[in-house]
Amino acid sequence: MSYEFAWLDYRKGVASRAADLLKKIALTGFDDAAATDKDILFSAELELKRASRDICGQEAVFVRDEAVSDGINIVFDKSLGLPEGAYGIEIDGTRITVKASSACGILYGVFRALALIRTGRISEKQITEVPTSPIRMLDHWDNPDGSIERGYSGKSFFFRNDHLYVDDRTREYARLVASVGINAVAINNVNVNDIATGLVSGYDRKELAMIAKIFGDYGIKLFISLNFASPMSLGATDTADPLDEGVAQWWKKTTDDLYKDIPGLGGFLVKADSEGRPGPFSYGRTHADGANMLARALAPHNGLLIWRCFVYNCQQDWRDHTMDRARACYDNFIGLDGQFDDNVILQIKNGPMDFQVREPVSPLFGGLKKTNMMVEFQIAQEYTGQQRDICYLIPMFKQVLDFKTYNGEGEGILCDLVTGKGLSRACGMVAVSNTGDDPNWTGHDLAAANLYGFGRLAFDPTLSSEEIADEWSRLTFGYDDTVAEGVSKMLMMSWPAYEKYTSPLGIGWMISPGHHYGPDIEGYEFSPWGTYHRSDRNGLGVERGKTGTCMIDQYNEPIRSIYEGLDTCPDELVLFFHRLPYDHVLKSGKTVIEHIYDSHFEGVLDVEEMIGIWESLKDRIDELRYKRVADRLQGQLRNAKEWRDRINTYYYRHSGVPDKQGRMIY
Ligand code: GCW
Repeated sequence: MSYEFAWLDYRKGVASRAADLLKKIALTGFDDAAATDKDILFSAELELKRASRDICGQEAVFVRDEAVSDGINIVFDKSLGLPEGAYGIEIDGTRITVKASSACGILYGVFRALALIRTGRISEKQITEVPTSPIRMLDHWDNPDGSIERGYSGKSFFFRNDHLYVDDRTREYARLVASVGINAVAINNVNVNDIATGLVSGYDRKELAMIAKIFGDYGIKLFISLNFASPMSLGATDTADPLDEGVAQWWKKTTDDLYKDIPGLGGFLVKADSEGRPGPFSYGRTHADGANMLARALAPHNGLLIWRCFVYNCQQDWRDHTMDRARACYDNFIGLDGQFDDNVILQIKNGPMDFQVREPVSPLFGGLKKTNMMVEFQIAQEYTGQQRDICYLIPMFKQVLDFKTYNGEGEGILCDLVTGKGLSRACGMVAVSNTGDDPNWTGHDLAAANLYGFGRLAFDPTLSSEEIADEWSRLTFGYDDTVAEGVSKMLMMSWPAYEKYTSPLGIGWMISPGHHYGPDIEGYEFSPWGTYHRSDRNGLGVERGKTGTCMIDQYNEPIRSIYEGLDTCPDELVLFFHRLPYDHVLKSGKTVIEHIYDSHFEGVLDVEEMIGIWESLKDRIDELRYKRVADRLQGQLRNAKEWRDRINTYYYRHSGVPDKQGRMIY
């Protein structure tokens, strides 16, 4: 399938005054660089060629190892001592200088300088950027048959017909994500099927190595998701017990072989003992036993073992009110703190449940003191509109990163913990990817703002959501203040809007079972998945405080007391933590039932407002993309109305409380 260039289409978004800078470019220190650096530096050079051609209509004049006074100077100099991936940019009117001590720093600096030129932001004098997060990763849930689990942008561009597939789009993908600083990518689904199991033992090895090389040219480490039971599935052993010598030997040999062909491999990603996947529990072993066994196979190669903490009982009895899925992640891992090897990182979902539109932060971040942690976000909008509805998730991610966990002495800001400033060590941020082979990469054109924004945020979490939205819009739709203002406004409205017209006050889980789009209020109510709201004629919510499952006790003080107290618990999470009657008065002054009605009516009005903004931009946006987004907005409006009417009707029928404002409830 053909593809577009998303925010890297240099024919769009150029502030003309700045474009002149792209006529003369000096590259310093490139020719003497080591072989591995050279490949990345070459990608930076290619980028400058492409940009100058597309922006100025002709390729820049390149000079080597001499400075130019009018144009761009790129200086690769290890003696500058800038950290890995960091760069400095100096601008003085007729000249831009990009400096870095690492090849990746040069690549990121070049992408940044080009973005500044295109958005006309060349009045700033000096910028130094140091990536905050050591690992900035995307996890793809791509399957060998080309399908993508929770994929909403077409098929996989890594796999086709049970084989890995490499073409020019592979490079284009690497370029796209490297432009926002992504440096690690797992290409296959954490639910590893039989064919993908073979990825570690030889299947499509040539293609795997080709992908690793292309990624490497853009400073990206390739990761493979693996099946914990691989030695058994591949017939080499009759057990997958991590303490069995034969199993450990098999992994060691398999890993050594893999690194022979792919010396730059980043490591493995594992989902174990989760939703039916095999894991150490079957052998009476712990997650630390399982993770360390694999980590020891990787250690001689400096590989990392990323172990997911999404572990819970998915065979729950809905009648049992004592069991609480929200407790599971913490309960399963807190006792293992300090038992993991240095090259193991625990990958923890941002919330205790599963990527809902609103969840509290996972209490595990505040609990682990001696373990490497990485936060896992989902930019694939599984529960947040599936890239049919707009839902700009960056403001949510920022709230999570800013959260004070009170882990240790100080405030234990989550962002510090996962980026290594606080108590943990090697670490970072990861997002489940939202890409596929649709021409625009992300299905909904505006969903690309989440891909762009996640990378930018992982690099620099101090950026505001508004800044990221504005920058993305200008790079994507062109240098147009009106478009940037309109698009940014739509993006900034979208997460609150989605929250308003779906399930209220943090309770979540009223989506259609299986595919997870659209409302189905009791769809999961009597299922084994542990996701209940327990609505009845008196009220709704799950009591997780002292009189309930005590999940709140997993948080440190003062968070624990804040969530426990009805007068202190934030409204947006109150039904996550407490069971409340319909007439309970929220901090907002509204009762629960009034909040339900009002927010659902407001959510639909918000979508109508977004449509109005988009329509006002009609003449400023190319026809193809204008129409694609306009069509999806109509679908979003239908979806929002369906949610509004089903939820309001359901709660009207259950509570018997009429709407004070007499609005239409069925
Ligand atoms: O949210 C759930 C999804 C599953 C997914 C799982 C996970 C890859 O519905 O499709 O499986 O999370 O994160 O492992």
